[in-house]
Amino acid sequence: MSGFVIGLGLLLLGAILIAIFRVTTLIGIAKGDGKKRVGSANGVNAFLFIVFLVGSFILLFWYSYTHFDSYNLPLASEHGVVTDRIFWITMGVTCVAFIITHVLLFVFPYVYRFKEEKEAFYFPHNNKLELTWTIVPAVVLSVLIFTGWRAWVDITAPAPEDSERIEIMGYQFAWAVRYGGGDGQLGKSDFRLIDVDNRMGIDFSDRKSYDDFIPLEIHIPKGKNIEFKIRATDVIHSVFAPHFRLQMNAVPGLPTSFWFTPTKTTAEMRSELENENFNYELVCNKICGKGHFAMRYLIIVDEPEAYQEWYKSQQAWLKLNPDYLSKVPADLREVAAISAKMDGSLN
Ligand SMILES: [Cu+2]
Repeated sequence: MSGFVIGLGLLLLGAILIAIFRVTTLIGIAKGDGKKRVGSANGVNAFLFIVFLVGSFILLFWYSYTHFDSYNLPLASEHGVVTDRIFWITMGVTCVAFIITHVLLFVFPYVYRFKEEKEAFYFPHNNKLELTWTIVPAVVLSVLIFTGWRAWVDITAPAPEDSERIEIMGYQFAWAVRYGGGDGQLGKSDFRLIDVDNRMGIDFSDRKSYDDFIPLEIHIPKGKNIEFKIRATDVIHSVFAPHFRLQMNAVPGLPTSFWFTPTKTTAEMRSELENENFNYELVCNKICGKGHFAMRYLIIVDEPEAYQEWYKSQQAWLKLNPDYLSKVPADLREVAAISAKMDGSLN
């Protein structure tokens, strides 16, 4: 509704401006302006430059201010402190450059618009000016890029040995998430083994895969290093968890990863935001097809003890899908049943 009213307002404003323009043109003709070298349209255009400048600045700053909370989400990871700082420094610097260049861009056509009595000043070249506007941006950009590159190298360094390794796989249109189970190690997988049930293509010839489990929401422990091992089966998806300042593409045929350390549990964030319904989420950040919007998964950050409890309560995927025991090599079926805690379900 408010969008409609704003649209209608803009339409009316446009109509009024056109009317003013036509009236001034007619007055000009009546006064005999037709003999002038440049008509009154020149002045109107110059004035509209200023209207556009002021109007768009007002809209820009109004929007940035009123929607601040939706693009500056509360932070819950260690490296996020660094990336947020770099983001806001870059934002500050580019904002200053943006304002200066745009004020000059729109004020110049107004101030130096054609006037009968005024003659243009010939200004072909100025070394000092050329050097200043080349060197200053070059130095500022180099500092910004170098700081960003250093942070990126830190963030994308190999995950520490003791990290919790969780596999995330994107497909049209959902996520599948796998944990290593009792041995804490993810079994092998192969895209050729993917079928309707075995979404992640778990390879049951690998002993490490028997106790792997695939939960319906992601749990991670606070204060521990978490490594997401990321892949995709069909098109490019993107693992995006904004509260952790985490984003990494999920690319078919090219495994990627991202590691981070969560700093606040879901419960802590709920009380901080005074919102009982708050949840961290993982969403797809690539427009990957018709069902893109459905690619949402909850991330629950637990205290380490609660995480261990949840972890132990999970059931192996093989236990929940006992038909797949037939895919396990015959001599390993007993090991598989024990590892997946399938007591008594052999044969
Ligand atoms: Cu997607």
